[in-house]
Amino acid sequence: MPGGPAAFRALLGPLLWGCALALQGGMLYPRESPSRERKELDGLWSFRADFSSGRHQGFEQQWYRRPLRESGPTLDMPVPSSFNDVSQDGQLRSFVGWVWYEREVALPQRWTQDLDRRVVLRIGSAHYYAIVWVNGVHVTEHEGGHLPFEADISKLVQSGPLASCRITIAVNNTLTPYTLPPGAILYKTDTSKYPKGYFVQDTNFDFFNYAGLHRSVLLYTTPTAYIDDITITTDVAQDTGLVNYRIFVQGTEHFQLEVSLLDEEGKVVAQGTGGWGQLLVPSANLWWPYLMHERPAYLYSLEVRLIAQTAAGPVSDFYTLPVGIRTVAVTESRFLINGKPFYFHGVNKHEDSDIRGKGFDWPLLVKDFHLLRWLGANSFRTSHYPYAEEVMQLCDRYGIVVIDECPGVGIVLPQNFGNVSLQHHLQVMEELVRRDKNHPAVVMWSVANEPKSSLKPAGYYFKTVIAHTKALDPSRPVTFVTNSNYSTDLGVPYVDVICVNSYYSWYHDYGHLELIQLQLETQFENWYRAHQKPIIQSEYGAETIAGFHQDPPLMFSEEYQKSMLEQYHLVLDQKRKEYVVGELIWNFADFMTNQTPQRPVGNKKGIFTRQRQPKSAAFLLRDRYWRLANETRTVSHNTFCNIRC
Ligand code: BDP
Repeated sequence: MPGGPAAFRALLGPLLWGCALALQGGMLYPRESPSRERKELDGLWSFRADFSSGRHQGFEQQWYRRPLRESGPTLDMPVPSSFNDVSQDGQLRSFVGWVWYEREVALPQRWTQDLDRRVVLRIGSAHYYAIVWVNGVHVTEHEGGHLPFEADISKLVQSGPLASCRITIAVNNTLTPYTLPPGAILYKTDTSKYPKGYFVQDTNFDFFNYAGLHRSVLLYTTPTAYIDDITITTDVAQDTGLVNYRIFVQGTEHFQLEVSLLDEEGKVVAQGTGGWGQLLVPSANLWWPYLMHERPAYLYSLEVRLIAQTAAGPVSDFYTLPVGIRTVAVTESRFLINGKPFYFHGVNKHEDSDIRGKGFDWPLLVKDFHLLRWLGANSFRTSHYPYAEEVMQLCDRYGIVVIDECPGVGIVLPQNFGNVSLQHHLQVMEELVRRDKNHPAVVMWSVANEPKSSLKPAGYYFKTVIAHTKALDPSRPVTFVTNSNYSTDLGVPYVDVICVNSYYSWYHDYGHLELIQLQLETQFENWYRAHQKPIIQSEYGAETIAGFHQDPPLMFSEEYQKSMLEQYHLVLDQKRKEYVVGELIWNFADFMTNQTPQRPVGNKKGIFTRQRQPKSAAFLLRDRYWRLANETRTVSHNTFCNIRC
């Protein structure tokens, strides 16, 4: 195919090689303050997929130079949303290549005329590779679909009598052996079966490769001298909370910093000055997980004030960060939060819903948190990529503990373990830690899901990624998720907690529920004997079509899903007395996958349907999780019963 996927590679290749480690600058969530404004660009954007055979017409004709409507027909495309499922066009659903988004924005005059102000364009998530222009001028590029990136566009919007700006974003969803997650373009060259130039995107993961602008695009302002990054770590000595802070400032070398920590009533409980220090909070209210304490998820506010001298005179910047005071530690057999054993009873999720695909959606998010609390879930894993920042913020506020996973899923081919992949993986971990380091809800990093780490380079690869992550954040344990079949997993020796997925009586010994106890017990004993580390059953589940009933249970029926769970729970109840520290069901809700004979319109292992209605197993799990909460909470109180009843 002339200039086809080869052209994507030509375009992606040099950029991938260009990745430099050690990120420049912070990635604080844009919040309004007396010195900062923000303007969301959610809504309808102009959109065109480049269906040209090489997918390169947009670059050849420089679609970014003029309004998109002038270079051809456009669609209205909602942002945030995946583009795949919003139209009636099957070809757009499965499109691979460049799509183009554009939006004209009217800017307040004070943004364009006040030269002491920075105007920043921030893209929450563009899957997978993005190139951004403002008024036809290239401003930034980013690789990776699940983490934010920014461009300072002050000079562009402050350079003339402009009242508006035109933002153009080209997004390419192609996955190669060097992207994260990896994939490959397969060329079908047998012309007796496929038309000339035919190719498909191949992936080794079990969810649909939704694409587009998945999270908000927004503009925000800061003064030209500004608070660029804040890093918080916390500790507890007796009942005193210790809040260590480090603040980075940009745009000036002459400044003072004042920090105040406020409690939930708005009372100042500690103050400090300077770029780093430690605040002492006597009788601190600790951040506890949901259901572990009568007053979970306590959040203080760290108010940071910068007073800077610039050429134009004194400037102030203000930023307020929520802070939870808590500790995390791992022993040979326990996971400790605030020094108490914590048992993960939770779920694995996906960012996935009807029509929106992976597009961020507030009603869906709030519904999911209601369901988590209804279920008595105290935790989830962001399988298999970082979720929206607003999700993490709600976890902080509700006390839902998070295992924060990077998009290292489907790393199964020898090419996926090369140096290009490794460098990119390190960069993604840097971007993830930079974004999520201050969330008390995040208690562990997960660097991958089920990599084929019996392959020879995997040992070095994962040793490097895990060591790098620990160096970035020594305050949290690091894991990756293995599979019960991977007994020679070369990465496991480097993790702090073993996370293991197993699908007994599902992917083998079909229908033989009576084997689960024996096989699960063997799994736990083998892993523990080999490594003496706490273990989380990080996935288990069964495909279940809502409304299918069979008794005695048969595969795909609601009864089978329930019976499988019951068999797992018998063993988990034994092993959690020893070294098993958690169980996360696969999956919270049904989700979309590629089309295969094994997937009846997606993966149906949810305990809720894709529309968030419960299957029978949801009730079974709810009984269990509330019982576990009552057994494992640290403070005896009847609040839990009251919440539940
Ligand atoms: C696990 C994978 C997960 C899949 C699940 C399944 O980690 O992504 O969706 O299998 O097959 O091994 O349902």
